[in-house]
Amino acid sequence: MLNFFKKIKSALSKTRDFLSSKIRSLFSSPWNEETFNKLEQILYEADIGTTVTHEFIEDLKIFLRKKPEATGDEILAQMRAFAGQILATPPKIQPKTGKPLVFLIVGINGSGKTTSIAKLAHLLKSEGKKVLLAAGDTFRAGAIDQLTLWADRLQIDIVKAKPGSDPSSVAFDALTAAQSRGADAILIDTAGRLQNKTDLMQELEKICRVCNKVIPGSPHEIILVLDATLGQNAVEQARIFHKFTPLTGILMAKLDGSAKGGALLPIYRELGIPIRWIGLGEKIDDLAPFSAPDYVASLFE
Ligand SMILES: Nc1nc2c(ncn2[C@@H]2O[C@H](COP(=O)(O)OP(=O)(O)O)[C@@H](O)[C@H]2O)c(=O)[nH]1
Ligand SMILES: [Mg+2]
Repeated sequence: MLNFFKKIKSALSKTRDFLSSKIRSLFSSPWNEETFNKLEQILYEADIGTTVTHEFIEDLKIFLRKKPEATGDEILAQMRAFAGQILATPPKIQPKTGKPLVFLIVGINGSGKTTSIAKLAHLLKSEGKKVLLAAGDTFRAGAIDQLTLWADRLQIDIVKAKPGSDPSSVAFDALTAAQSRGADAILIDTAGRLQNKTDLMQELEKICRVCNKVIPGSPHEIILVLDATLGQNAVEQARIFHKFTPLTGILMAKLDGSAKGGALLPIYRELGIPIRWIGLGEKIDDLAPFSAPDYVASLFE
């Protein structure tokens, strides 16, 4: 776990540098309306969103009314505590269980789905689980090859079909295979053409229907992979996907190298979808289960 914390902290260094150094620069002047306005601007620029930014400001005003002599460190500690409070609210969604546990991985092109599937498969395999991959992004031949390469490297079974075939038939074959082979988990990759939202959402709905037919109650998990470098746009994407395919969790990829890592707060605050994993790089073990305490400790310092 110590290992994860170091990684998370280092991945969030850009967000932290941006947030904390700017916030610290406010400490030299007294806390008045102008200072609060500056803080509001900093939080907003860090993609924390209007609602959560206002909540931070309100919380800090109350705190400073009670403790006007608070030091900079105490103010940052209060912000850390407030962020922790947001993430400690119980999620609006509880994940389902099943064997095989069916994960449908969704998200727009380039968000990090295929890479994250490989990382997740690796994680599950290291927990002793038998994993099966399904190359459901049949839209691009490259996507099938990419997942096949990972499957070979990880020595994990993959079910695939020709480029252009129906992704729900790939899902059908994969779920059937997972059942007969006694797999513990199956991870279904999908295409992510957002330019044609209706088609994509209909395709995802069809995959879900087929899954539910083969294994009633599945997919148990619909995980949205978001690109952390998109900040507020990631919040918008989460909203759209959740409306069409009710999500059970979020995997925030590319948290490393993003200065917009604060966007996790408005996503959770507004949608209540559990943040489950975070992507911390391009390597196979650059994935960590999300830990709210580690996250907030890495955000404000
Ligand atoms: N730095 C970094 N890059 C990532 C991460 N996850 C994915 N990527 C990169 O993002 C790019 C797109 O990933 P890919 O899995 O193909 O996205 P997909 O189109 O959603 O399947 C690739 O170059 C990945 O190596 C991450 O957590 N950190
Ligand atoms: Mg892909």
